[in-house]
Amino acid sequence: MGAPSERPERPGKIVILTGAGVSAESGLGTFRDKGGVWTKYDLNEVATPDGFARDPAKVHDFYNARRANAAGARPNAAHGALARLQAEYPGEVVLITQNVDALHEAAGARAIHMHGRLDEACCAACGAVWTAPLQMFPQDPCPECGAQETRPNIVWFGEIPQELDTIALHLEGADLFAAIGTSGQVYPAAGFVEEATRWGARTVELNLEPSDLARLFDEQIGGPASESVPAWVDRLLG
Ligand code: BJW
Repeated sequence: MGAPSERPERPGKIVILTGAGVSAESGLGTFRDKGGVWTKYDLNEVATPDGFARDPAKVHDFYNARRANAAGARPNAAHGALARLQAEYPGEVVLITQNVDALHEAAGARAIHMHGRLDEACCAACGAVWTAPLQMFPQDPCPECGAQETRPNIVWFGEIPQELDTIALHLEGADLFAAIGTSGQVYPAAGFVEEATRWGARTVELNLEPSDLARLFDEQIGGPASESVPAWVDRLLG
């Protein structure tokens, strides 16, 4: 289908995709930067369904440590600015995050967590979702059905991200699409810029440095998110 050709001067609907770079200055590590999570852990062991089936205790240990770290983290100026944009912008602002921390919510925003949430557990047998305890263990029973098949509510490689139908509708209606602090190396999120472009949205990337997908965006804004995002939000609200 062709994309609509006319879009308003001031974007009516803004769709924002965030990644680990937004939470970096809150002390939560990114994945692929120097010293990132995937330089210390084998993702096949800790972030795939096969890895969990082979050694659930190891995967729980990994997420228990990540959960403890996230519980002590505070939102930074980028989270705050995005929450302000969502509250004050006269149009619609949809926040989609790949992050499993709850820092957007801690700053007062609402976000779609397409890769799940660290502070939630789920049951592989019945699909129930509940607030995760700080420490999870392989023998934990599901509070709904009792099965000992509980896991973090995290989307691992090879699993289908959450709320993709809702996200597709938002991308279709976007006038402005922004990707903030994401390397653009993980699909389907990495494909959102092309999807939004196809539907006629203007696109902007805010990142420490241009990502591998930089050429797909209409505009580039560099620098740490705690500085670039508040300035960008001021521009949109101003
Ligand atoms: C700053 C900053 C600062 C730093 N300020 N910026 C080939 C083989 C096998 C699979 C595939 C394949 N090709 C494609 C796939 C699919 C696969 C995939 O993409 N793999 C690639 C690695 C190749 N994707 C999947 O499997 C997904 N599912 C799927 O495709 O299902 C099939 C399907 C889809 C749709 C319809 C029907 C079917 C699932 C992906 C799940 C990803 N899960 C993870 C881990 C779980 C969460 C967790 O444990 O925390 O999610 S992986 C990890 O990467 C995490 C993140 O959400 C995700 C994205 O990372 P992000 O956020 O971009 O972080 P970084 O570190 O990469 O980048 C940080 C950026 O910030 C950098 O650019 C820095 O410069 C910047 N930065 N400091 C501003 N201060």
